[in-house]
Amino acid sequence: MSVLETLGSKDAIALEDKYGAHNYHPLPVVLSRGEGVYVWDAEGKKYYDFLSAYSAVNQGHCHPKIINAMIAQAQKLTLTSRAFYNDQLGVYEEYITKYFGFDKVLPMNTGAEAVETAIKICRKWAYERKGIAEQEAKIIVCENNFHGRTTTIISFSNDENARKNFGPYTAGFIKIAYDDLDALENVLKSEENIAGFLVEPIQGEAGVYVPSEGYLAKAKQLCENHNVLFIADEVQTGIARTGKLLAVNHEDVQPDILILGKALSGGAYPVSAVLANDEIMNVIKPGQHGSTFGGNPVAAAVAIAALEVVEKENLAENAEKLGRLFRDKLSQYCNHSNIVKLVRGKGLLNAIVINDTEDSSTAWDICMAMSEKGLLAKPTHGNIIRFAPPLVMNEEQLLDCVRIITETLTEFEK
Ligand code: IF1
Repeated sequence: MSVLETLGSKDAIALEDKYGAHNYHPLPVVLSRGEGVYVWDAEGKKYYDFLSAYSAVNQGHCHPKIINAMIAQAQKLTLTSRAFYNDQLGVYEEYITKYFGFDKVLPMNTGAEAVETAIKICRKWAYERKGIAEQEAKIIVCENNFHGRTTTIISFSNDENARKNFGPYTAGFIKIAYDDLDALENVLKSEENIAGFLVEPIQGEAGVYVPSEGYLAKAKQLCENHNVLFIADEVQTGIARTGKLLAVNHEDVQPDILILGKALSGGAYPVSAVLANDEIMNVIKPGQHGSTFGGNPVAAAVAIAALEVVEKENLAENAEKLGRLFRDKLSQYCNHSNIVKLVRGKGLLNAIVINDTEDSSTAWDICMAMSEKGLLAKPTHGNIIRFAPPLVMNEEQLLDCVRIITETLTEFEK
């Protein structure tokens, strides 16, 4: 059998179990094809994808414009390293900086790499522009954050599962409660050497926590008042997911440093980016940061296509419209349910809270039952199920998904 031959689900799971690290506990579904809002498993069963690879496939699976851009570039030139220029990167850099309104971009590959890059830029700016004593810079982060899985990033996580036994941890981070302006102001007033505030505009992994109206704008103002950089991690909330191009756009906030990833490539290729204006980005000089694949020509071509799709197909407006419809329908269900406590979210980043203990298997069991009915979703923490379909979904498909979700929930009503 050729190594690339497709396997049946059972064999595929067995191989992963035997030869792959056990760093995930996936639903027992083996996917082999994706198109738009649909995925098919190895036996040809069709599903609605209601996770979108954690908001990386906002443009829908295998979007032809993105795939064709990837194929065309991959047949010409895939990687040069940054030891030389390539004819795609500058075009992409101009396109993405104008698209989001910043002077410059530092191209990376994964979200965590982009978060690490933002931390390094913030620290360097603190020492070389703000005048903080070297090694003393501190960055404020929020409780229940998720910014990736590198050693520095999990150093400021409070998720024991993500950080236990990965020490010693990186110093220089102060944790405050999310959506708490007093906590932010108190630290800004009382602590020395604050360089930045790193925040998710909506806390995704924590369970789709949407902060109070005005939180982001007031937090940005507090940072400005204290000459502290406001760093928005839009890896999951960005690229039209929450009904605006960026989640910070709901409050007209322009971050000092913007972090993008996931759907920046439409899920076709690892592409991430850090954007900032010259007075911040120019602290980085040749040889001070980079990566082998960062800014490669395939990533550049794919990201341009992925961003063009977002604009041309009005994905933010669609996410806003369908997100409201989704929450209306699920809120109606909550009114007479004893298994669903509430639905929350913005655009097409939503979640329901299951009325059971955190350690119960109910949320998992509901996801298993929905997969039987042809809809894929997965719990985040314990009793919260995140719902994040591709933003290309239409109203008929969304209502069909609402039917599947509510029919399944009904089976679990006590
Ligand atoms: C996993 C969820 C987790 C992110 C934000 C940076 C990154 C992520 C706001 C890092 C990545 C992914 C990672 C993946 C599951 C998923 C995730 F929130 F999206 F569901 F874990 F919290 N900032 N989120 O959400 O980007 O390095 O992964 O490209 O690690 O299990 P990455």
